[in-house]
Amino acid sequence: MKLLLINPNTSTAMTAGIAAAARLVAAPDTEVLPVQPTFGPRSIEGHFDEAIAAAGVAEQVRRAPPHDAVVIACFGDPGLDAAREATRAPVLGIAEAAFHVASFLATGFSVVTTMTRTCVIAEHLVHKYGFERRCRGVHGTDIPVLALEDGGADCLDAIEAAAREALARDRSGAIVLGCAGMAALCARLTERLGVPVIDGVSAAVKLAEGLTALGLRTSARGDYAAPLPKEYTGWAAPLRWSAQD
Ligand code: 2AL
Repeated sequence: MKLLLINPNTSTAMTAGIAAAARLVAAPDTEVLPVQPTFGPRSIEGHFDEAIAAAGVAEQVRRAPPHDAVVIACFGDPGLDAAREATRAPVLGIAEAAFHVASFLATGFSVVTTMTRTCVIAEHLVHKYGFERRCRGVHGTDIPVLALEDGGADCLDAIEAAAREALARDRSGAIVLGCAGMAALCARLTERLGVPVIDGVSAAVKLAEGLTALGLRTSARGDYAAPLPKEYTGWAAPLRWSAQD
Protein backbone atom coordinates (compact mmCIF):
# COMPACT_ATOMS: atom_id res chain seq x y z
CA MET A 1 0.00 0.00 0.00
CA LYS A 2 0.99 3.63 -0.51
CA LEU A 3 0.87 5.70 2.67
CA LEU A 4 0.93 9.48 2.25
CA LEU A 5 2.70 10.82 5.33
CA ILE A 6 2.09 14.55 5.75
CA ASN A 7 4.30 16.53 8.09
CA PRO A 8 2.18 19.70 8.49
CA ASN A 9 5.18 21.85 9.38
CA THR A 10 7.91 22.90 6.95
CA SER A 11 10.95 21.49 8.74
CA THR A 12 12.60 19.18 6.20
CA ALA A 13 14.64 17.57 8.98
CA MET A 14 11.46 16.77 10.90
CA THR A 15 9.80 15.35 7.78
CA ALA A 16 12.80 13.02 7.39
CA GLY A 17 12.65 12.03 11.08
CA ILE A 18 8.93 11.29 10.90
CA ALA A 19 9.44 9.24 7.72
CA ALA A 20 12.17 7.22 9.42
CA ALA A 21 9.88 6.53 12.41
CA ALA A 22 7.07 5.47 10.07
CA ARG A 23 9.31 3.17 8.01
CA LEU A 24 10.61 1.50 11.16
CA VAL A 25 7.15 0.07 11.92
CA ALA A 26 5.64 -0.09 8.42
CA ALA A 27 4.95 -3.48 6.84
CA PRO A 28 7.35 -4.54 4.06
CA ASP A 29 4.73 -3.80 1.38
CA THR A 30 3.93 -0.33 2.74
CA GLU A 31 5.52 2.46 0.72
CA VAL A 32 5.83 5.61 2.87
CA LEU A 33 5.48 8.81 0.83
CA PRO A 34 6.61 11.74 3.04
CA VAL A 35 5.49 15.26 2.10
CA GLN A 36 5.32 18.69 3.73
CA PRO A 37 3.50 21.92 2.77
CA THR A 38 5.15 24.37 0.37
CA PHE A 39 4.41 27.19 2.83
CA GLY A 40 3.79 27.71 6.51
CA PRO A 41 5.46 27.55 9.90
CA ARG A 42 8.69 25.62 10.47
CA SER A 43 7.08 24.22 13.64
CA ILE A 44 3.54 24.22 15.01
CA GLU A 45 3.32 25.61 18.54
CA GLY A 46 0.06 27.53 18.76
CA HIS A 47 -3.31 28.30 17.20
CA PHE A 48 -2.00 30.65 14.51
CA ASP A 49 0.74 28.21 13.42
CA GLU A 50 -1.90 25.52 13.31
CA ALA A 51 -4.35 27.55 11.19
CA ILE A 52 -1.70 28.09 8.53
CA ALA A 53 -0.51 24.48 8.78
CA ALA A 54 -4.06 23.19 8.24
CA ALA A 55 -4.13 24.99 4.87
CA GLY A 56 -0.77 23.36 4.12
CA VAL A 57 -2.27 19.94 4.84
CA ALA A 58 -5.21 20.75 2.52
CA GLU A 59 -2.70 21.75 -0.17
CA GLN A 60 -0.79 18.48 0.17
CA VAL A 61 -3.91 16.30 0.10
CA ARG A 62 -5.13 18.20 -2.98
CA ARG A 63 -1.93 17.57 -4.90
CA ALA A 64 -1.30 14.11 -3.49
CA PRO A 65 0.03 11.26 -5.64
CA PRO A 66 -2.11 8.08 -5.69
CA HIS A 67 -2.35 6.72 -2.14
CA ASP A 68 -4.23 4.15 -0.03
CA ALA A 69 -4.10 5.96 3.32
CA VAL A 70 -3.00 9.28 4.78
CA VAL A 71 -1.33 10.11 8.11
CA ILE A 72 -1.21 13.70 9.39
CA ALA A 73 1.90 13.78 11.56
CA CYS A 74 1.41 16.69 13.93
CA PHE A 75 -0.16 16.30 17.35
CA GLY A 76 -2.75 19.04 16.74
CA ASP A 77 -4.15 16.92 13.86
CA PRO A 78 -4.35 20.10 11.69
CA GLY A 79 -6.63 19.81 8.67
CA LEU A 80 -7.83 16.30 9.60
CA ASP A 81 -11.52 16.83 8.80
CA ALA A 82 -10.64 18.77 5.62
CA ALA A 83 -8.40 15.93 4.45
CA ARG A 84 -11.22 13.43 5.03
CA GLU A 85 -13.40 15.44 2.65
CA ALA A 86 -10.63 15.57 0.07
CA THR A 87 -9.78 11.87 -0.27
CA ARG A 88 -11.71 8.64 0.28
CA ALA A 89 -8.58 6.92 1.60
CA PRO A 90 -8.61 6.64 5.40
CA VAL A 91 -6.94 9.65 7.06
CA LEU A 92 -5.44 9.35 10.54
CA GLY A 93 -4.23 12.13 12.77
CA ILE A 94 -1.48 11.13 15.18
CA ALA A 95 -3.30 12.49 18.25
CA GLU A 96 -6.51 10.62 17.48
CA ALA A 97 -4.54 7.45 16.67
CA ALA A 98 -2.48 7.68 19.86
CA PHE A 99 -5.56 8.25 22.05
CA HIS A 100 -7.22 5.14 20.62
CA VAL A 101 -4.12 2.97 21.03
CA ALA A 102 -3.44 4.21 24.58
CA SER A 103 -7.00 3.40 25.62
CA PHE A 104 -6.52 -0.24 24.53
CA LEU A 105 -3.57 -0.51 26.93
CA ALA A 106 -4.59 1.43 30.05
CA THR A 107 -7.76 2.73 31.65
CA GLY A 108 -6.18 6.17 31.84
CA PHE A 109 -3.32 7.85 30.00
CA SER A 110 -1.41 11.13 30.24
CA VAL A 111 -0.10 13.24 27.37
CA VAL A 112 3.39 14.76 27.58
CA THR A 113 3.91 17.44 24.98
CA THR A 114 6.21 20.31 23.99
CA MET A 115 5.35 23.92 24.86
CA THR A 116 2.90 24.38 27.73
CA ARG A 117 0.91 26.78 25.54
CA THR A 118 0.05 23.84 23.23
CA CYS A 119 -1.55 21.81 26.04
CA VAL A 120 -4.93 23.39 25.36
CA ILE A 121 -4.75 22.24 21.73
CA ALA A 122 -4.38 18.62 22.90
CA GLU A 123 -7.12 19.16 25.49
CA HIS A 124 -9.46 20.42 22.77
CA LEU A 125 -8.76 17.24 20.79
CA VAL A 126 -9.40 15.06 23.85
CA HIS A 127 -12.88 16.65 24.02
CA LYS A 128 -13.47 16.59 20.26
CA TYR A 129 -12.66 12.87 20.04
CA GLY A 130 -14.54 11.97 23.25
CA PHE A 131 -11.55 10.75 25.30
CA GLU A 132 -12.34 12.81 28.42
CA ARG A 133 -12.82 9.62 30.45
CA ARG A 134 -9.47 8.14 29.39
CA CYS A 135 -7.10 11.11 29.22
CA ARG A 136 -6.17 12.09 32.77
CA GLY A 137 -3.91 15.04 31.99
CA VAL A 138 -1.92 16.95 29.39
CA HIS A 139 1.52 18.16 30.46
CA GLY A 140 3.93 20.58 28.82
CA THR A 141 7.72 20.37 28.99
CA ASP A 142 8.43 23.75 27.36
CA ILE A 143 10.73 22.02 24.89
CA PRO A 144 10.43 23.85 21.54
CA VAL A 145 9.44 21.48 18.71
CA LEU A 146 12.60 22.14 16.71
CA ALA A 147 14.81 21.39 19.74
CA LEU A 148 13.59 17.80 19.36
CA GLU A 149 15.28 17.55 15.95
CA ASP A 150 18.61 16.85 17.64
CA GLY A 151 16.84 14.47 20.05
CA GLY A 152 19.48 15.23 22.64
CA ALA A 153 19.85 13.67 26.08
CA ASP A 154 18.44 16.83 27.67
CA CYS A 155 15.14 16.37 25.82
CA LEU A 156 14.96 12.72 26.78
CA ASP A 157 15.62 13.48 30.45
CA ALA A 158 13.07 16.32 30.53
CA ILE A 159 10.36 14.24 28.88
CA GLU A 160 11.10 11.30 31.20
CA ALA A 161 10.81 13.57 34.25
CA ALA A 162 7.52 15.06 33.03
CA ALA A 163 6.16 11.61 32.24
CA ARG A 164 7.09 10.25 35.70
CA GLU A 165 5.33 13.18 37.34
CA ALA A 166 2.29 12.74 35.07
CA LEU A 167 2.01 9.01 35.80
CA ALA A 168 2.04 9.70 39.54
CA ARG A 169 -0.14 12.82 39.61
CA ASP A 170 -2.72 11.55 37.10
CA ARG A 171 -2.61 7.90 38.27
CA SER A 172 -2.15 6.98 34.62
CA GLY A 173 -1.04 3.68 33.13
CA ALA A 174 0.36 4.92 29.83
CA ILE A 175 2.04 7.94 28.28
CA VAL A 176 1.11 9.48 24.94
CA LEU A 177 3.90 11.52 23.34
CA GLY A 178 2.41 14.87 22.29
CA CYS A 179 4.60 15.70 19.31
CA ALA A 180 5.60 13.94 16.10
CA GLY A 181 9.16 15.06 16.79
CA MET A 182 9.26 12.78 19.86
CA ALA A 183 8.89 9.59 17.77
CA ALA A 184 12.59 8.72 17.89
CA LEU A 185 12.54 8.88 21.70
CA CYS A 186 9.67 6.43 22.15
CA ALA A 187 11.69 3.21 22.55
CA ARG A 188 14.11 4.71 25.09
CA LEU A 189 11.24 6.26 27.08
CA THR A 190 9.39 2.93 27.11
CA GLU A 191 12.50 1.28 28.51
CA ARG A 192 13.04 3.97 31.16
CA LEU A 193 9.41 4.35 32.27
CA GLY A 194 8.29 0.71 32.25
CA VAL A 195 4.79 1.60 31.00
CA PRO A 196 3.37 1.71 27.46
CA VAL A 197 4.60 4.87 25.68
CA ILE A 198 2.64 5.64 22.54
CA ASP A 199 4.13 7.54 19.63
CA GLY A 200 1.27 8.74 17.43
CA VAL A 201 3.25 8.40 14.20
CA SER A 202 3.81 4.66 14.57
CA ALA A 203 0.31 4.16 16.01
CA ALA A 204 -1.24 5.95 13.03
CA VAL A 205 0.86 4.00 10.50
CA LYS A 206 -0.25 0.65 11.93
CA LEU A 207 -3.92 1.74 12.19
CA ALA A 208 -3.75 3.02 8.59
CA GLU A 209 -2.40 -0.34 7.46
CA GLY A 210 -5.14 -2.12 9.40
CA LEU A 211 -7.96 -0.02 7.96
CA THR A 212 -6.54 -0.47 4.46
CA ALA A 213 -6.22 -4.24 4.92
CA LEU A 214 -9.88 -4.30 5.96
CA GLY A 215 -10.79 -2.42 2.78
CA LEU A 216 -12.33 0.41 4.81
CA ARG A 217 -12.56 3.92 3.41
CA THR A 218 -13.83 7.26 4.70
CA SER A 219 -17.59 7.66 4.40
CA ALA A 220 -18.71 9.93 1.59
CA ARG A 221 -22.04 10.45 3.32
CA GLY A 222 -22.71 13.65 5.22
CA ASP A 223 -20.02 16.10 6.22
CA TYR A 224 -17.10 14.05 4.86
CA ALA A 225 -18.55 14.24 1.31
CA ALA A 226 -16.24 15.90 -1.24
CA PRO A 227 -16.08 19.71 -1.02
CA LEU A 228 -18.69 21.53 -3.12
CA PRO A 229 -17.49 22.96 -6.45
CA LYS A 230 -17.04 26.72 -6.27
CA GLU A 231 -14.56 29.47 -6.98
CA TYR A 232 -11.59 29.86 -4.64
CA THR A 233 -9.78 33.18 -4.85
CA GLY A 234 -6.23 34.38 -4.32
CA TRP A 235 -3.49 31.90 -3.46
CA ALA A 236 -6.09 29.18 -2.77
CA ALA A 237 -7.49 29.26 -6.34
CA PRO A 238 -5.67 26.04 -7.45
CA LEU A 239 -7.12 24.13 -4.50
CA ARG A 240 -10.71 24.61 -5.65
CA TRP A 241 -13.05 21.72 -6.32
CA SER A 242 -14.77 21.36 -9.68
CA ALA A 243 -17.63 19.17 -10.89
CA GLN A 244 -15.01 16.81 -12.45
CA ASP A 245 -13.31 16.03 -9.13
C1 2AL B 1 3.73 19.51 17.05
C2 2AL B 1 4.01 18.44 16.15
O1 2AL B 1 3.69 17.27 16.33
N1 2AL B 1 4.65 18.99 15.11
C3 2AL B 1 4.80 20.32 15.34
O2 2AL B 1 5.37 21.10 14.56
N2 2AL B 1 4.20 20.61 16.52
N3 2AL B 1 3.02 19.32 18.22
C4 2AL B 1 3.29 19.92 19.41
N4 2AL B 1 2.43 19.71 20.41
O3 2AL B 1 4.27 20.61 19.57
